[in-house]
Amino acid sequence: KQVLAVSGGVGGAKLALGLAQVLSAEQLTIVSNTADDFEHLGFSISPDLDTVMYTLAGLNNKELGWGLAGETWSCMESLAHFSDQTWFRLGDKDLATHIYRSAELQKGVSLSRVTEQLCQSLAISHRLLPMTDDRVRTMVQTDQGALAFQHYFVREQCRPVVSGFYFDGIEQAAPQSDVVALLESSSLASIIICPSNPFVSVDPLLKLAGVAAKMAANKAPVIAISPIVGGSAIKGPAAKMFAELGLACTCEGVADFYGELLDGMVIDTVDAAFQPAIEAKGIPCLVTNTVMKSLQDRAELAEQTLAF
Ligand code: FO1
Ligand code: CA
Repeated sequence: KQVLAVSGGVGGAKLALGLAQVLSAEQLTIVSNTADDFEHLGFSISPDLDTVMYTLAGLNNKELGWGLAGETWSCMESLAHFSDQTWFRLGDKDLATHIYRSAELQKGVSLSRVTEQLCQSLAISHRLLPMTDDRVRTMVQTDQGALAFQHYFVREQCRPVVSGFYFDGIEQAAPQSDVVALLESSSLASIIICPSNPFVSVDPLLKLAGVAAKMAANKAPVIAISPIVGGSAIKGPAAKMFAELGLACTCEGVADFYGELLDGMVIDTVDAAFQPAIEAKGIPCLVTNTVMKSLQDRAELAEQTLAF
């Protein structure tokens, strides 16, 4: 039996690491959002894939929440002398990943294959897949017009007021073939939606042709861990997005967003009061500590979610 974990960046990667601690390489596949990907300084950048990859390898930068630990910034410092494009910072070590990925993609190698090669070189045994090998780009609709996700998130520091999202290229994109095979397989034990941003980290995968329908059709339960704890997001702009979209910024709001897709939800003990309301929607709830501080927290949440 196999588990499919759906992950965005930091929050998702923490649980993905927990799952990787308790499940073997044969038992776990992680599928990562690629709709925050973009092209910048001539490089093909895949922030969520890299965050999961560096986290699984134990090389992630814990202070920044992205990139590599022990990073240096010589290249960006030199580049800043003649470019105004250094608002998105690629560290010296991280640049190596980007030089390699961009060159391989340029040769026609798929993002799946490049990711596999990078994971192999970092001694990651679990399978990490991009949600698609095709180009999908999250566009954030704001009071300042439609912005590419990284322009909204990094350059504008999430300041513009959000009114919606669209995923450029989503209709033409095919979900990654191994992900499709798993979703169609009878050996799937569960689908775990990691505590990532529902709007921009999970929804792109769900909106790829056939994915939501295949998740619903598979007998494996779909379980989401709420990224909203006590009315705020552990990391990132999810809470601000919920508020600006006029949605309840609570774990119940997360349950409503995923709706019928869910067979179960994991919420934090501080949100225990929401359990009856979510269960009244037909979604059984596990109430536990979901805030992952230590490595042990990650493994414990993974184990409890699997048992649930
Ligand atoms: N986030 C920032 O806030 N500032 C950056 O300069 C930045 C650079 C960066 C480089 C590579 C990478 O993989 C991620 C990077 N991120 C940066 C993080 C990232 O873009 C976002 O956290 C995610 O897209 C949200 O999931
Ligand atoms: Ca199902």
